[in-house]
Amino acid sequence: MSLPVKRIVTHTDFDGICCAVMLHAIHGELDVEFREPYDSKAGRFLAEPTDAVTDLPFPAEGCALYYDHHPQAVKVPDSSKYHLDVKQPSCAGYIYRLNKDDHDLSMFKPLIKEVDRIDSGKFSKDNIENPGPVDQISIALLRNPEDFEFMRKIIKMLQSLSIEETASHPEVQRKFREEQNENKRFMEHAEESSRMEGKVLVVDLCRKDELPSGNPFELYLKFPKAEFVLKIRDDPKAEGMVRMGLYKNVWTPKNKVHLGLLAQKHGGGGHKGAAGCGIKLEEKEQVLAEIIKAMNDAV
Ligand SMILES: [Mn+2]
Repeated sequence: MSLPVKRIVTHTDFDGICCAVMLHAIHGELDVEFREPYDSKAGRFLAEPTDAVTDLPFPAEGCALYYDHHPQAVKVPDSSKYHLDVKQPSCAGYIYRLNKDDHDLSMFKPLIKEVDRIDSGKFSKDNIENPGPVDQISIALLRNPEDFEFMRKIIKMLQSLSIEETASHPEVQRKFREEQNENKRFMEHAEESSRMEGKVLVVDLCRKDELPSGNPFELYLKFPKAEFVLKIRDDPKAEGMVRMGLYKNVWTPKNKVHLGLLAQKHGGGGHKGAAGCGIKLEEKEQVLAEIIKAMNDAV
């Protein structure tokens, strides 16, 4: 039985890209469109009945096929076409595990191992200081979240080339180096733009558009006492809105707070260790205080 899937709608991050690689291997060549989870709340998320939607909130209109692993505010309807498992380390890994007995996906085993690690935030200090091939691809994808042509190129390459061959492509290497340089520039400004509030490192980049947003893992290295990082910046897509990024330091002792659920209280969502929400500028201080308190109360 072939499902009437005509298009893939996926997340712009590395997991979303790998979801598209999996769906191509299962359903053949398809068009790919990209969205951010945030688009759902801002009403910029629309799906066709023939879309396969992956690693994103469930579209209000429904879709042909759905896979996700985020804790959801919206309940996903009961259907054999809709798959949600919040215990999965990555959405691409989830698609792989559900389909590997019916399709030959064996060549993707090394890729899936890496996307499971990256999407569940399992980074060693060495992964950050000396990024390997998959980390390089994942960092290159952060360079420009609107460069959909580059994302489609990566999806194509990962279907037939090895991880190493894909990572060594000149465009991947250029974007990787540029992003690393921007991270370095961000880190040079991290101290003046940030403050510690208890266990939380608050990095406020509002009205500092010229600064890159930076990698939270580099912040954990530089501020080892910070159990959480809270990054705030203006929403480049919506006037009068700010975006908050909530992160848990993976190298400090574990606590039970679920950042995805904490962000959900403020209209956002995400994973246990990394999440985000978009809020109105006039609500910024109040939401900030609530999130910082929840983080400092965490045990
Ligand atoms: Mn994911």
